[in-house]
Amino acid sequence: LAELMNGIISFIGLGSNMDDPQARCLEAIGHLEKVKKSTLLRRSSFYRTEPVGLTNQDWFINAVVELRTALSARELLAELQAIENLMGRSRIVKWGPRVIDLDILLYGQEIIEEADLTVPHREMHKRRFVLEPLYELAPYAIHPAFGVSVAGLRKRLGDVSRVELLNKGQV
Ligand code: PH2
Ligand code: MG
Ligand code: MG
Repeated sequence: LAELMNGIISFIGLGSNMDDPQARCLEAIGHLEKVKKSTLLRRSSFYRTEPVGLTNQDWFINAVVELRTALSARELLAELQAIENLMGRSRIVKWGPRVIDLDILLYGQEIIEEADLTVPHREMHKRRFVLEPLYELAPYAIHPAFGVSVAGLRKRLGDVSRVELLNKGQV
C-alpha cells in the first residue's frame, strides 16, 4: 500500500478518431492500467468532440485519466509512446486522424520545456476537448505555469468547438 502512495499525480489526455474510437480509448486505458511503477486512479467520462485544428476529419472521442506514477515525466512519455506504437499509431499528418493519442497534460506541478516534451501540455488551456474531461476529474488542479485552476481555465475558455458528454450506456 505504501508503495501505491508513492509518486506524482499525472493527468493524461486520450483522443481517437479512427477504427472505433470508443473501443480504442478503452483499449488504451487497459494498457495504461499496466504501466510500470504506476496506478491508474480514475478516468473521466468519454466525450464526443468536434475536430479542432484540422476540421475536415471525423469527430473524436476524448477522455482524461489520472495516474499516480513513480516514473519520471520522460519515462512516462516513453511508456505512452510505446502504447501509441503498439496500437498502430502512425505520425503522418500533424493534427490529422489518429488511432490513439496519449498526451501528458499535467505531471504534478512540474514545468518542463524540452524539445520533445512540454509539460503542462502546450495547448491544454485552449482546448475544450481537454478541459471538460479534466474538469470532471480535477477542477481544483492547478496549471503550474499560469497558477490558475482547471475550473478557472475552463471559465475563461474561448474555444467554441462542440464537446458532448456520452451517456454511460453509450460506452
Ligand atoms: N487532437 C489534436 C487536434 N485536434 N480535436 C479533437 N476534438 N480532439 C483531439 O484529441 C484533437 C483534436 C491533436 O492532438
Ligand atoms: Mg500527442
Ligand atoms: Mg494531442
